[in-house]
Order: sequence, then structure tokens, then C-alpha cells
Amino acid sequence: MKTPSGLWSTARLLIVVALVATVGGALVGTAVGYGFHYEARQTRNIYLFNNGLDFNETTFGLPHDTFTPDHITVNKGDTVVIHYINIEDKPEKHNFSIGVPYNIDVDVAQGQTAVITFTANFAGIFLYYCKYHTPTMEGYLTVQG
Ligand SMILES: [Cu+2]
Repeated sequence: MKTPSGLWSTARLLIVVALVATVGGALVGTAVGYGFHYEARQTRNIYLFNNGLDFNETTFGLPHDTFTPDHITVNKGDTVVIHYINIEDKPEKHNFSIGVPYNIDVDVAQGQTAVITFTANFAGIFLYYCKYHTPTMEGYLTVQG
């Protein structure tokens, strides 16, 4: 039987339906990805300490100071509260700095706790460091977008 001209054949109709389903599915999936987060924004309390490795700083030409932890991961939009505790047994200050766009620069003295609060508005991986003990006293803040 001949298909009347002007009407769509079954094959053409199936191709159009398949295209609409594929493109429509991709659009809906993308919209859901942008519109919804699988975890609600929340306050993240992080307890951060200075630490030290047991080596001779003069021999290696490096500070023995480190951060514990040296990786912090949060979601974009979270409120981050860092309780930065200086556990030195001698009078030595440490620092917590992150550059642009967070622009944080906070000192903490021996035996003190600095509470550093900010909103993780920018996604990415950001170096945090003690400006007195680089390059060993460094870590990474990951803000998942
Ligand atoms: Cu330090």
C-alpha cells in the first residue's frame, strides 16, 4: 500500500519520537542537575590542628609543621566553621590563609583556638596554608559545586 504524500510514514514517526525523547531527556536531566542538590546546605564544623613531623628542619631546609587534616571537603553554599587549635608546646603562632576569592588570613597563638567562619560560595579546589610554615604546612579545601 502506498503512503499518501503529506503523511508521515511509521519509520519517520519513530525517528522523530526517538529524537524528541533523547533531547527532552537530556534537557530534563540537565535541569535536575542544576536545580537540585542531593544534600541540603549545612554548617560544617571542622577541627583543624597544627601538627609536626619528627625531622631536623635545618638538615632538610624545611619547616616540620603540617596541618591535620590537610584536606577539607564541603559543598557549595555550606557554612564552614573551622575551629583552628594551636597545640604547640612552645610559644609559636600559626596561621590559616586562603587567597582569592575567600581572602582569609587568621593567626592563632599557642594554646588558643581561632574560630573561622565563612560561606563556601565559590566552587573549586583552594590551597590553605600557614604563612609562617610553607611549603609544608598546607592543605586543600575542596568546594563541590
Ligand atoms: Cu604554622
